Amino acid sequence: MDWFSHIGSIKHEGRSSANPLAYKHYDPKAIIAGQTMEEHLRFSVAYWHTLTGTGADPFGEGTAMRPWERYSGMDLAKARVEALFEFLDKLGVRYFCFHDRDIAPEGETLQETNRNLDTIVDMIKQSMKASGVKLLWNTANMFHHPRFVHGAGTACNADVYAYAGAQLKKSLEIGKELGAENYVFWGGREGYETLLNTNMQLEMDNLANLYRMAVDYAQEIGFDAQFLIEPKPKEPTKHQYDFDAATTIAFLQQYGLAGHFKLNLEANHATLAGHTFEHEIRVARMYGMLGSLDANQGDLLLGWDTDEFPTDLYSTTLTMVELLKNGGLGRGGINFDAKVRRGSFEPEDLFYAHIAGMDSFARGLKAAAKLIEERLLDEFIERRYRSFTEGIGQQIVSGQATLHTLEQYALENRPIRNESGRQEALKAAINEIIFSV
Ligand code: XUL
Ligand code: CO
Repeated sequence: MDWFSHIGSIKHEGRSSANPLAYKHYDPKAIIAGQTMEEHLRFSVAYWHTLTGTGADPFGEGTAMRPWERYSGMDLAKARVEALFEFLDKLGVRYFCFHDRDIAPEGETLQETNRNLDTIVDMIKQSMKASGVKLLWNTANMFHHPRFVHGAGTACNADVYAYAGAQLKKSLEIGKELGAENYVFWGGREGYETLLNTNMQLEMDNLANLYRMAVDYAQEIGFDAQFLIEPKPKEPTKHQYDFDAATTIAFLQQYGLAGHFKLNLEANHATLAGHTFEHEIRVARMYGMLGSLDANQGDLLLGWDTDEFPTDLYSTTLTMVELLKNGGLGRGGINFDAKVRRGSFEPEDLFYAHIAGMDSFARGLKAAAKLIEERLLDEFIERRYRSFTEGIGQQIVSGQATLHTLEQYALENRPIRNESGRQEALKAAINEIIFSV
């Protein structure tokens, strides 16, 4: 079956191309900073937005024209697998991600749900083998069904917690079966609406225990994926426990889990937390906790998660600076956790959207490599902190300074002179680089 018969393979045609169904910047085999673009940018398609999403919002039903939606039940699930692999092939993308409930419908019982999953996982496995496509990560959707109204790993009801454990166990088995490179935990309902009815300490202890059980079970079955936690500050709950990178790292350290997890950071989650994407990546990097990225962008005029495709070159450039400085993402990738707008309802919009995101990251990569090569920021930052390389500054850095020596120095050192931070000049220079690549 050909689900996108009117669209061919998307090729790199370069900056001068006027073809909207071609890459202007993403050239998989082009070498940037010693590696191919394909190696730097391990792009992934998100099953939930691209195959399962319908364009429904709280005010109206779905608008998306998706030819596979004429089926239902397991036939629909199978058609989506076919559509996914055709889509990946035409885009030239090598990875995808899914929640368990994206790929197969829930049955009347957990047993039936798991049988549905087995059928689709078999089909996905065959398609992965035939195409060479890999699973960047899978996850368990423990937030959609009404049983998770009060949470899953932080539920106030032990029966719900046990159900979540069973679902997680199956999900880890699926990850192992499909050779997932990572496994993601996003705590969709792991938070609270009000402290008035919440035992926060018990909920967080329970959540940590569930993570511990997952680590143990993965070891038991020989599933060696990198575990990732995806922070988000709010939505759907008013307060999500994995608020941002710093909060999540503190949680993992508090419960002795930091060695088993890294972070999957998402641009729109960063801005909801009042941070830039590059801030979140920097924090994770500082703690050796950067795992993978969910690429999208929010709308700063709106207070919720809009999951737009990333097109802001400033953000993709600064993101790629962080990635290059980190020496890449290892087994992580750049997953388009992004959806076409409700008004962009035609199947070809899925191609335009991914092309826009991939080209924005490819251009960001080129700009970032140039920025680093020209040492524009590095040189400025080195100069800015040069007082810490000698004298009293060096004593501070090496830990030799005491309040006595600082006082002695300050009493004799007058006047103090500061220098400009030159923010505007740096931004103008970055603009020039982005325009030039
Ligand atoms: C929700 C979100 C999720 C996770 C996976 O905001 O980002 O789709 O990426 O559960
Ligand atoms: Co996400």
